[in-house]
Amino acid sequence: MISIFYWKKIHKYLIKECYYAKIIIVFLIFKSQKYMFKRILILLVAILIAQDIVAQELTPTDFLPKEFHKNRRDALRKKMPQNSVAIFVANPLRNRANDVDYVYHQDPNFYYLTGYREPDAVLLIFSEDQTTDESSYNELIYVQKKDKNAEMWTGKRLGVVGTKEKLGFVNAYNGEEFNDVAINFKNFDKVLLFDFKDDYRNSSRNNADVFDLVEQLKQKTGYSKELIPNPTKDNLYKKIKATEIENSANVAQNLGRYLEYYPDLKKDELLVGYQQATSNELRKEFKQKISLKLDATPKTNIDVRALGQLMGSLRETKLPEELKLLKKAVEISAVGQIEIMKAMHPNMSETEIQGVHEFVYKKYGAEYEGYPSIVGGGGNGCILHYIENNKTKVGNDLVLMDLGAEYRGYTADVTRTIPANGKFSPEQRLIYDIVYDAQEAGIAESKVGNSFFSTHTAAQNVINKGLVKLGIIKTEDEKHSYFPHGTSHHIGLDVHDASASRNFSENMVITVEPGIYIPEGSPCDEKWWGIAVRIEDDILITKDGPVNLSADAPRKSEEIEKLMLQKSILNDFQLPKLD
Ligand SMILES: [Mn+2]
Repeated sequence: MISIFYWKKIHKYLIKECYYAKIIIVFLIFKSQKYMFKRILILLVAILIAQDIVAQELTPTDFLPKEFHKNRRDALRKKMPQNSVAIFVANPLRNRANDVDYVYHQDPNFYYLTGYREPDAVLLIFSEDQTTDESSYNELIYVQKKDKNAEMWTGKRLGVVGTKEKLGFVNAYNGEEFNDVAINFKNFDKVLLFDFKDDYRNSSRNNADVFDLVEQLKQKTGYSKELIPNPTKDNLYKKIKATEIENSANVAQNLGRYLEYYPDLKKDELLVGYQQATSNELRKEFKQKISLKLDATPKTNIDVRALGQLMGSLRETKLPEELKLLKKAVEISAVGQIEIMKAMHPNMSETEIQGVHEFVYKKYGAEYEGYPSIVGGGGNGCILHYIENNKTKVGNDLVLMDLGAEYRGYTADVTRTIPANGKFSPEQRLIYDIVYDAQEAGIAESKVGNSFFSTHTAAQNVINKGLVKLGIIKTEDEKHSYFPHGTSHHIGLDVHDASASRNFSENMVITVEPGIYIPEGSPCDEKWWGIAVRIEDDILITKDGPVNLSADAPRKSEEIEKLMLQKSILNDFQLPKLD
């Protein structure tokens, strides 16, 4: 017999050196003459193999593989301008209250390129190999260090070794070493980065958190706010510079709208002066000053715009590994809609409805929701991003449910609107069917070569025609706010995913989500008030036309009613009454 103490020691050693241990034991099995000893060894190797299998099955194994991320870094490198470096900073931890933080979520660009799911890290990608006396590299990653005490409280960290082994980086270091790195950023033609948001805290207990890493980056790159043009202001300056003085009155009028929309711009005396000028002569003076200021803009190699474009051009088209995860996220979200269609009744609260969806997500092992769940009964559905979800009884209203599971980083975005009592009222059905037809028209336009303009115009036309027919608006070209949002966006690691091209191409995944919202007090017959409908599906663009990935969840009004007749196991799920 082996005592527990010794077994633990041996066990620890074997786990650590598991691979070699198994080889040695198998070798001993063949060599051993003693039958009993042979049996013990066979048992031992069987236990080790079983442990391997169990260990593999207890945490998700279908995250993107390290090869995917490496391949994406190579793809970015190919797109980068010559002699440039791209800098990515991990998302920071954010405080919720007192000593409790919000659930951590990685920055999608950082995740796309690394697979790293912890805070406090920096990634540098170089367009060409950087050669020093000791080494040559084309990428560096700095991660949070292993820390026994911290890991006891907040979970395991990959550390440098894990980052090398699990994520496949050759040059990984602790964040604390970043300060000592001798890279002269002035030597690059371009230093590409996403402008720093400065919206996080400096933890006094961590000298390599995002705050510290960003401070060091600013110092190393010579970053200062003055060097970075405000993109809106910069564009306006350029527009004014390029405008002939005869046309300046129009530009000044447009400028007025910008100043209202971005009150911060009102601090700029030249813009305000140009806008308020009462003659071409005066505007000419301001134009000259603006041109001089543009020419005098301090030169820097820091570029805060190009990286968004480069990352968008990579992320907008999904690779097969991504499509597999994205499809799963969408299918999970469709099942959530199906289950609630069976379970819904007028006494349910918005919170409970949300819970049913999210329970389904968790049941499938989805790690998050892709965005805060939206469940709005009746008029609450008119609030586009309604997330209070606190109506205690949905009654006989329509319930608008816009939710998406996030599965291994990829998020769905699926909306269904259903009558809580299982049957659309005549008014509800009339509005619903218009939105359905608008969505069909939008989906039909989800083709290679088309754009968001195509899906939106198709949906908008159907909605306008429908609203005229019901007498809610008078003419098809009447301006109204019953459909106040766009029809489509990309989905992926972000629910509103990154993109760079204007037109659709194969393997993009977009939403098509028209809606009609008629809040109380709208200028139409009262019988429509409080009706809000949105239908949203996730569409894969293929060369053979649109593929609806969320088609499992019924969309037609009759099909929804039919499914709602089914009983749900959740209706029999009773909890004790509490005071
Ligand atoms: Mn959406």
